[in-house]
Amino acid sequence: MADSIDKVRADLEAVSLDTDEQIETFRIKYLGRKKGVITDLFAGIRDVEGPERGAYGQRVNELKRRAEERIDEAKRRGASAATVDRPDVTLPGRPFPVGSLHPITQTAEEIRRVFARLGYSVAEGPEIEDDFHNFTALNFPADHPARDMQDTLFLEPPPPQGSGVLLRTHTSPVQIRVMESSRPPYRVIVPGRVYRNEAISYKSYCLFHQVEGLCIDEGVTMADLKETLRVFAREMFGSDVVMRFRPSFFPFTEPSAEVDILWKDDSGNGGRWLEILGCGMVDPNVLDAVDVDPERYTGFAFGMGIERIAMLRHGIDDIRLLYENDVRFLAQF
Ligand code: 2U9
Repeated sequence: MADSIDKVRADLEAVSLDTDEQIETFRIKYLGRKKGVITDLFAGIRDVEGPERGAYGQRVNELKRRAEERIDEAKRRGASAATVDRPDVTLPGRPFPVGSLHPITQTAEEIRRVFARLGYSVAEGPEIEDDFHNFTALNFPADHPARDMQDTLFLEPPPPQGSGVLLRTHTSPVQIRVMESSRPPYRVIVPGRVYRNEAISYKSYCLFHQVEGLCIDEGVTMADLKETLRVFAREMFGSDVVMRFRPSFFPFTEPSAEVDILWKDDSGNGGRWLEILGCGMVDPNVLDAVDVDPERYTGFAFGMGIERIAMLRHGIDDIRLLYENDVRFLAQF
């Protein structure tokens, strides 16, 4: 008997208890209610005779305590290892940077939202254009300076030397394409990139973005133009905006105007007039070019540089910042 207790003791000390499974197997093997090794040793008490019985019982009890101790130890070890591995869900999360829309995109979106509420849909078109859609249909005379290599980026030399395929200088050719391919009335805005052969500086870049608009229907007047742009300026710059229409000239509109808003700064001098867009009543020659009857239909058009509006609103003093993609600049918007 004593021998078998020693043997069991040696065996149970040798078992490794590294996993939950090993611990459970160990428990069943030694302490299981049916056929547990130690349980059986307890059952054997009744076969031990006389004075040896007490000593036997004590030794089996000790064996049981040792088996239980090993289980407890192994469980504690497992629990502390698990604590090390398990993430501490009470720690604050690690922030990761979230991007934002480019200020040009944000401004274009806002302009688009204002005109969407006034019933305008959005049209888009090619950035590579031909002379007809970029110039001729828009009533540019043959000798207009914009048709010059100095001002326009040509992919093919201008006529008569070449076909005059060019990078569009404004988004107006898209309105020409809209009028060529559908019947009036039209109420569209056209956002997009445009290109100009300009010296790069703080105020001009070789490419920029415009939003242009076109509204053509029966009986559209200059009063509609003024009210539309008044609503636009109030939405963009606040309901207390002070604006003025100043006569101007464009080949494609007659009469034409530029819109300024009064920009108040902290200097207390009453503010400065800053130009935000150009506009006018669409020239009948333009309607003729796309077979829309100017006797029946009239309308207005307007155009604005998105960079200019974004720079005004955010106090950006150099257009090139909008094209350098410096995250320190962009993260501010
Ligand atoms: C069609 C007929 C007329 C679009 C117009 C302007 C006035 C204008 C400038 C603003 C600053 C260009 O980005 S800018 O340099 N644009 O002043 N644009 S009216 O007139 C059109 C367009 C299409 C068929």
